[in-house]
Amino acid sequence: MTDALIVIDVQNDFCPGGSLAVAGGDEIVDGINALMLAAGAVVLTQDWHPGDHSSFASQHEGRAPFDLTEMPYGPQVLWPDHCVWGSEGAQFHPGLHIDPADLIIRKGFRREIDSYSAFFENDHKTPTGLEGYLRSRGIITLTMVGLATDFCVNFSAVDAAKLGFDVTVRTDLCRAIDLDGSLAAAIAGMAEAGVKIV
Ligand code: VGL
Ligand code: ZN
Repeated sequence: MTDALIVIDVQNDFCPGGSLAVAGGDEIVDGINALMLAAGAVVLTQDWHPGDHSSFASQHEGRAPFDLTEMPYGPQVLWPDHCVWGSEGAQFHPGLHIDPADLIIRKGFRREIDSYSAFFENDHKTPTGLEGYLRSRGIITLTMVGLATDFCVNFSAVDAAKLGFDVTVRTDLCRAIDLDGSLAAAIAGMAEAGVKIV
């Protein structure tokens, strides 16, 4: 069993009705549950922010959600408050099967830095520990699904490919935010990094 299914951020705030809703975010839940049955390992990620997280526009005087800003680690989109740890919005979509998950990895829990990728925070160097977990289980092949295609799925897939994993993104089981062409840029960037897009 050298393959894993990586389910990115299928949480209430990224689904219709949530504070950072991704169109059709709930449509992928049944298909993801079905994929879990055949996976050698199942890992869920959970976006998990303190209420005063620096990626929230509400923490920046005079800034609005979806503005771009500069952080010490590089450019950062400012988001509506979302996935505040312990809140209903941070919980997984109620239809997602969480019992089959071997590991739930939380990310974005440090106030001063965002973490789109399941592998590294947005400085591209602070590890989440997921690489070590997968390697110590002998996992080499990853299938990625979830939300959002152009942010957390994209960053996770590109990092995984750079780390040497064999990565496939199932776009039918992902949905995008698509800010200013971010979806097209993400698809191009993933392909460039050697990610298989199906
Ligand atoms: C995400 C924006 C902010 C994602 C997380 O899961 O793609 N996007 N936090
Ligand atoms: Zn977030």
